[in-house]
Amino acid sequence: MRKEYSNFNRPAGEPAITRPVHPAMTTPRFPFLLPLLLALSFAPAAWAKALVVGFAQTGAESAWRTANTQSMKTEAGKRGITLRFSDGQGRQENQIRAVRSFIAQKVDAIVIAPIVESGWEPVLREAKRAGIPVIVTDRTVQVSDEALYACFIGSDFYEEGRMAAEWLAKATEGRGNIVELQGTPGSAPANERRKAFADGIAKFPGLKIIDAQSGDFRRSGGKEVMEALLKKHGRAITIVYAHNDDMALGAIQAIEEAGLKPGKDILLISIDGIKEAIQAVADGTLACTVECNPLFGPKVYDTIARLLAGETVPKKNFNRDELFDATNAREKLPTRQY
Ligand code: GYE
Repeated sequence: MRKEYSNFNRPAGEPAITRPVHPAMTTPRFPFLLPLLLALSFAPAAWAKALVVGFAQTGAESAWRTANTQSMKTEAGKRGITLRFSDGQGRQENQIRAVRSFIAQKVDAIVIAPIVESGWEPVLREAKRAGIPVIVTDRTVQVSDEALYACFIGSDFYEEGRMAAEWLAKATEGRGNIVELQGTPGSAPANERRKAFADGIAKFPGLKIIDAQSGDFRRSGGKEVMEALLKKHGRAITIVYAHNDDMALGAIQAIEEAGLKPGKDILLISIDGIKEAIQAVADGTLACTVECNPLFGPKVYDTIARLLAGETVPKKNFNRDELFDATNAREKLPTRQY
């Protein structure tokens, strides 16, 4: 039987009521409210503020770079990340300005593909002071304190140069006059690919670098430099080592225009592994290209997520790269994305 009093006005002698008196008190007024609140607390993506990442890219000097930019943009889109993209147009001061503006905008993380290795300390200190993690991608930086940035993600440029030298020594039996088309002066890939190649051919006295010039990682640069080198050295050149595919493709054009046959009169090797270069390997104009994978958008955003969750990540994270020559170029072509 229902009791008509509560514990506050219970007549003396009546036992305390342990259950609510009125049925209305046991029936939720808004039955949908609890599940809704629960659902909201487990639906982070829809309600949380979108992650904002600032990316200071070097520029658009090569096909490799275009693929790299595309990977960063597409992956940000897939993950609902707001990407503030800055094209440095080949100038470090533009990149530094972009990083400063990302700091002022209080972005959640900053990604830098540094054009050159030196000169980054002041702006990295500013980011650190603002508590914004910096991920260095693609090219390394030289700093006195490695704690100035969170981590590095990219390829091992020394290893690429070493692989190129090893392949060349084998293919030429250690003989030939080389001209080297170098990348942007002061950049990590130009520095490392030059050093590793020089170290790699040092034990082959028949392989000589007779000249070297920068083509700035550009196709037009490779073509112009090769034209000048052909004028200067003529048929003495038997090998071209280019720090990237775009310069090698430019050099191939210059060699053809000079009435020579790339792949026969002059052997060319380069680095990057873009689709066009693998096609040139299949066609026989380029002898070999060492891969440098530019598609690291997913790895970069995974790393940012881990950093922001307070996890520790490896300080240096290198991609694994392959080598393409006449033995495997053709089979690679149909699936090559860039
Ligand atoms: O090899 C070249 C690009 O930093 C690895 O930059 C990158 C290099 C790449 O312009 O094509």
